[in-house]
Amino acid sequence: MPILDLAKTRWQFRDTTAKAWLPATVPGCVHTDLLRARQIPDPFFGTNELDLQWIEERDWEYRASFKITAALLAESEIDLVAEGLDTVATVYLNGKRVAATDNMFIGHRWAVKKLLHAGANELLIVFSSALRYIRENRTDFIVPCEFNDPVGSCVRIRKQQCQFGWDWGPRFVTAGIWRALRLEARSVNRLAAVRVTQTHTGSPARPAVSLTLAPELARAEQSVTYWVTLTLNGHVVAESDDLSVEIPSPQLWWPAGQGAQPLYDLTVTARDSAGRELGTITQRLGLRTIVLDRHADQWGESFQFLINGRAVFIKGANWIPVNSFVADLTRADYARDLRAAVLANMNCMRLWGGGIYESEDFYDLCDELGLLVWHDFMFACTLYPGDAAFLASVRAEADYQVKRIRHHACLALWCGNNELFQLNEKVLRENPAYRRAYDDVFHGVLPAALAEHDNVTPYWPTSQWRGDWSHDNTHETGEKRGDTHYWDVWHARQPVKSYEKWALRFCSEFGMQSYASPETQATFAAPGDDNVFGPTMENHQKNRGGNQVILDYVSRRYRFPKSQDDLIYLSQLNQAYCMSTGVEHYRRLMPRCMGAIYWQLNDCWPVASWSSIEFTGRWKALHHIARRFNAPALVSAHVPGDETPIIGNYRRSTANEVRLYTVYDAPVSAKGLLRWDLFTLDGDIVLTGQKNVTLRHGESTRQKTLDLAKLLATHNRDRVYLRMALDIDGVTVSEETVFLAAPRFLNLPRPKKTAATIKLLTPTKALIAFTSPVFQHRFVFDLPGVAHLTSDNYFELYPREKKEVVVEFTKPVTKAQLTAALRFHSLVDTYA
Ligand code: BMA
Repeated sequence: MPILDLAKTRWQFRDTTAKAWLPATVPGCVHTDLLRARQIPDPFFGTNELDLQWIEERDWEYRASFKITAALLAESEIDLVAEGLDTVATVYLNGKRVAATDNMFIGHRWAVKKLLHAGANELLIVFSSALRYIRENRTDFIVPCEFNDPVGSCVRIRKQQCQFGWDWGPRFVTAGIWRALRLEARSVNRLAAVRVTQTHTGSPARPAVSLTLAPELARAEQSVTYWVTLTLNGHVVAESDDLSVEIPSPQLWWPAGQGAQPLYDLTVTARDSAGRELGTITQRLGLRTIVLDRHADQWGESFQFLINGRAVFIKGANWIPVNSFVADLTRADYARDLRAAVLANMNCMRLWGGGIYESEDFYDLCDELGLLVWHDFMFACTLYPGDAAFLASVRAEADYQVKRIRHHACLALWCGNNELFQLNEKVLRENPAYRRAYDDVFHGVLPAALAEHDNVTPYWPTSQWRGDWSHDNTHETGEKRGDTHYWDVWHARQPVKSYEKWALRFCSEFGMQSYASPETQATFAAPGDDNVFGPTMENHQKNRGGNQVILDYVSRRYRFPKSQDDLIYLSQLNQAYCMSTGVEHYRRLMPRCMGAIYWQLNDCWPVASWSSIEFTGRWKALHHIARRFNAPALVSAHVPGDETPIIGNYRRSTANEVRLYTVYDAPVSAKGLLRWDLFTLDGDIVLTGQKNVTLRHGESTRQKTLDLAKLLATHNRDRVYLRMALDIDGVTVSEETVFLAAPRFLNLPRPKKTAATIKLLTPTKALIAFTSPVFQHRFVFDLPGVAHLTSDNYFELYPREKKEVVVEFTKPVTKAQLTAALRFHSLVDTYA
């Protein structure tokens, strides 16, 4: 089938009020084209965002002239295939109107042979202003409550909602050809899709899997034959002209941490009765079953994922678009953050509903890396219209996206929307019109599309939800069933310890903000213009009062820092402390709680936010520490009680006991050694102990309770810290420090000198060892200007104990270079 990739032709664009045409890139969008043409400054720099809002009000046109060969023109059918037009577009071919669109999430195929001619042809696509569309369409639909769109009513248009602004993202309402565009010519029928149904019998130990294939042709045709080939790592494991395939010794696909991710290549070729090829489709498959297991149990109703029959505790983060401008993202852009997620021992990404249905690269990488995908449909927070045209557009969107994504091994759940019930419960319960529109989409159109195109992947109508309308979204019901978004910490300013108040079944959102590192700030704030409370930083903080809330939480735990860079470090330590308090609590609750997905993994521009990976790719303290609190074998401490000042601000603490847990979710059982030591800050051991433990998959076990009341009375809680560790086969696999008071009350020892030795292992790998004469908390090292990935950071340095990290570099380095660049400090260095 001859194909002409129109992205490769020379494109131009212009504002319809302008004369001059400028060079354009397809796929792309007007903002990145204007930037490349030096018509606008960097949208992410300073407060430029505020000066670029005029773009959303303009109409933009894109044109390309292209030649088609006689061979292509000789074919009986020629389709113009557009996989994504953002958003309100009218398509003209050689001056003739082909079609109009108003949903950026639908791919289109238009028969255009009669409009084409030999030689030069011209394609023109005019994008009308989305804002004008919103003002002129569905004007009868009034949003009961707006949550993120400062102008309003962006829900009237099917478009990446966070383009209109979000509490972590800028407002850049863009337009453009954001996905592939091509001509396809043929003179025979077309193999349009192949639906694959897996049948699993046998057990995970001795699996038996067969595939049933349902090819879909562009039009019905008799006596079409098929040839099916299934390969694994290039080796043919099955071949057949039958549409059901038995797979000999099937290799099951597992999420990260539970096993391997073998991916089979399934190739199906269709031929008509004359033997002419109608098309070949290749899909990568992971053989697995994924069930959302909701059965009645002692706590209420479970909410857990069974992968190949095994209950897996979900450890992950919420995924937002990788960039405000998503059209020209590369596989490398996706791999950077997804690989980082797996390095932090995550096994799941929640693809959040205010962004986009992602690119093939995203799903492919999640398949390869073993990252399950909780996939929201693209609806978030604000209620949506329900008129017939809207429902039809949503149906076409769901049909297109479900058929595109359904075969991916990583796909674990379809979720109707993000927080529509949570944020609009009262309106939905009291206003029948809004309720009907809601039900029509999330209990009507979407489940119907799934029933037709993917009746295997479970569906959950909204997040957070308790399973049906008879349950409200209180924390009490969250302790019994469904998934919960827990925002008492941050949005309700509750103390971090409040995570431990609720034994939730599954927490799919919770978060704490931090500032981005000085290195990332330097990408958008000129020197002297980076004060965290100054105009530029306020523009790069989209949660109202967010920069002050960060300071509030930092001040609850740490001493006042001596510089802004130290404040940034403390904000990241605080964020990590909050997320480890939450995630460890949820993991200790296993199997009552079977998932913890924190808000958010990544950023779409440089900003202060809840992310653990900065827009520049730098890992915040949280991401390094997530690697530890998501570890398959975890030692975790629960310290009941808290410190609450009484009248006169006199301190009173009820935290006198430490409960040591081991939490284990690796598939193979193990023997371990649990160790604990209570040190004074001068380094004296006042209590020590150890215990042999057995670690089994899916078990959280309270192994030891340390009653420290007497020791704290003797040694003073501000002058001690507990070190706990878990060893397996003599290797420490989990270790952490437990304080019995907030670090701001501890007079941490100041190291006279921290020894650091550097050994080059290869030109791109080094072993760096740190040794400190005294205890250092959250020791961080950096090699500014030398791109690197380290095996650990923001760790504890215990007195006179060497800590080694392996550091890998993207380019060859020298020892001298590393010695010159190496910087490090710990908590005590942040205040005078
Ligand atoms: C939840 C998410 C996002 C939001 C986040 C932080 O509401 O669903 O919409 O960005 O909290 O406020």
